[in-house]
Amino acid sequence: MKFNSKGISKEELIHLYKNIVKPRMIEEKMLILLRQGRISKWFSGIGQEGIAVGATLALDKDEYVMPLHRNLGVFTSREMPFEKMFLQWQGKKEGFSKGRERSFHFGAKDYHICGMISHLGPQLAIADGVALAHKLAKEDKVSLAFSGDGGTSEGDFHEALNTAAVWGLPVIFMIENNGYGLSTPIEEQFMCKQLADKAIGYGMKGITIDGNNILEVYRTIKEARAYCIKEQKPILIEAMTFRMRGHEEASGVKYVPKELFEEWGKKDPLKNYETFLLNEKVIDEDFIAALRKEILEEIEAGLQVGFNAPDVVASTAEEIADVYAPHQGKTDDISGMETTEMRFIQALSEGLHQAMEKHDKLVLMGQDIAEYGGAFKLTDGFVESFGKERVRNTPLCESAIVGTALGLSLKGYKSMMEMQFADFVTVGFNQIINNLAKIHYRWGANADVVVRMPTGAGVGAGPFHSQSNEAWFFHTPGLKVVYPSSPMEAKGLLLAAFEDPNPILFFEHKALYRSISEEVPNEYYTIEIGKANIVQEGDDLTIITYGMGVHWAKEYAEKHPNESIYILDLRTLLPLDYEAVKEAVEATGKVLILHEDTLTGGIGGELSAWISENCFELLDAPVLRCASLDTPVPFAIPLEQNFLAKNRLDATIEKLLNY
Ligand SMILES: Cc1ncc(C[n+]2csc(CCOP(=O)(O)OP(=O)(O)O)c2C)c(N)n1
Repeated sequence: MKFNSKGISKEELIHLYKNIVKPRMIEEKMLILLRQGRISKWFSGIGQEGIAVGATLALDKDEYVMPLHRNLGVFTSREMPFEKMFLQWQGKKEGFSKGRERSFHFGAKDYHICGMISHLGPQLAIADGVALAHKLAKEDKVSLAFSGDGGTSEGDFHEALNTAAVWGLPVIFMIENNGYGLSTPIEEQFMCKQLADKAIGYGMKGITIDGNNILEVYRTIKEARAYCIKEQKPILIEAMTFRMRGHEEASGVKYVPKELFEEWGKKDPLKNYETFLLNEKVIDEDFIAALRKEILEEIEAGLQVGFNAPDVVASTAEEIADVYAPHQGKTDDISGMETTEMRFIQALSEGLHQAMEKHDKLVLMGQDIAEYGGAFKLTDGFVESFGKERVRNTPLCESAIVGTALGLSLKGYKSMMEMQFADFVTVGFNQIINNLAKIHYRWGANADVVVRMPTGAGVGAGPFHSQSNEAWFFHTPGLKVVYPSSPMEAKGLLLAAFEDPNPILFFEHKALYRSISEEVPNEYYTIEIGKANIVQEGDDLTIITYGMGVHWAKEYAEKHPNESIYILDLRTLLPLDYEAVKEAVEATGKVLILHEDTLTGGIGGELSAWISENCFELLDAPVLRCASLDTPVPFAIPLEQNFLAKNRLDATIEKLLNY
């Protein structure tokens, strides 16, 4: 292996050496502990350390890295205290994730490391978001995300690279091509000659380097960093390397030909670099011995702290409390405010406009939302007011855009992503469910993101432009799900969503956009998320509903003046306002839960269970649900009308009243 140290100072050479020894020595210790059964799962990066260490040290310390499961060298090179890492791996409270995360699935904002989720590819788009924040702030900084060779087959890889290229984001995408994705060799993973060739298709620069040569990695990343900053472009780097151990320690290496171990063993990144430094007389054997002794002591001391720390004690209250980033919303008194009659869509648009004025670090992203004004024209004129930097047309890359939103949040930005239709959230689902929702609970970062979801049927748009999919998110701890039913509430809740540092799915019924209007305050105001609204009081029967259901319930009540109907509009589905639900049950003793979403697994089922568990004595009849048919949403109007819950509302109410 040839090392070229030209332009690299002696101090840097030694610094690199010290840093490549650390992860190797930690791993050697970990393998012993593993055999002793004192730690559980471990992913080895032995043989690949040159990449993580060389790349991390080539960056500024305040530049974000998105490491994966073989990148111990990223964590050690950022000088995370050993003891805290051991506390982390042993699942102790004092680690980085209060015992909630395993192996390398943690991050820390103080160290500018974004923790991975198991799904690998989603790391890449978060780097896009961080880079976008740098670009917007005109900072000379980059972000760097890792991928394995296997991970390059994921759609997330494509989306992240495409978005970074189109938006000119200074991101370094670093592939560690170690020959295998678990047991799958690269021949069964992709058909291009080199993975760096993929860069051509994205219109970005791609290079292949020797990943086992730490100086080559270090130099390349330094140059790549300068290139990304100067050109405001991403770059793809493929570092060739080899995984010297199994995928994880329990999985073995039977499928790997023995010759490969011999061949790559000779290319060991640590041994080769050490020999080079010895030959160059940069270090000597005494130096190595002293360094090893020092690191070993640090490891032993850290381990002792880890083993001596008590096992984490579960506190349900703390577990629940950490699901969300702390925030106290409020409902403003709007009584004295001047108002204008507005349609639902206009109220939302005004709210969004005022949020953009208030939060100068709020960025809007979505397909066709810039000059075109969005599929529903909600952001019409926004580019003129706020410019294209903050009102961003996106490529058709839903997953990458949600990931980008999370990256922006890591850098203190707020963002709104408009799903063109709520139905399309399926292709951004993983980022929402696994990254946005869980990040605060897992390691204390937050996703200050609002995903706007034009939803609902009744407009003859067929199975893929009409779905109600709020229940998918209602089931996911860490998300907030907001679903206003009136223009005034839509504006106040949207503004509240931008105040809240948590990820919010904001549902807007398309059929309400232009069909209803009311007086809406002109000023900025918020309505507290998590609070239901009593639409009208009544004595005979309670309808608990939200969104379009509120209008169906009101229409029914107007048509039946002799029946005294109590209507509760939930407004927020997650977290639910159980106090208001209980009051609504108490008011009449007969409860109907109404929603446009399909019946099975809908929010009605959960509410019904909660009511029977907590309000049984208050009931005079079984809780009934009225929901749409358990079918996809059909296109033809007669079929769609038959599908919708409204079609069965009168009959269900009659049944309950007559019980
Ligand atoms: C979406 C997803 N599919 C499958 C897996 C299971 N899995 C974990 S790591 C891995 C192999 C990854 O290979 P590669 O990207 O080459 O990285 P390496 O492990 O070689 O460093 C697989 C299949 C996963 N974690 N996520």
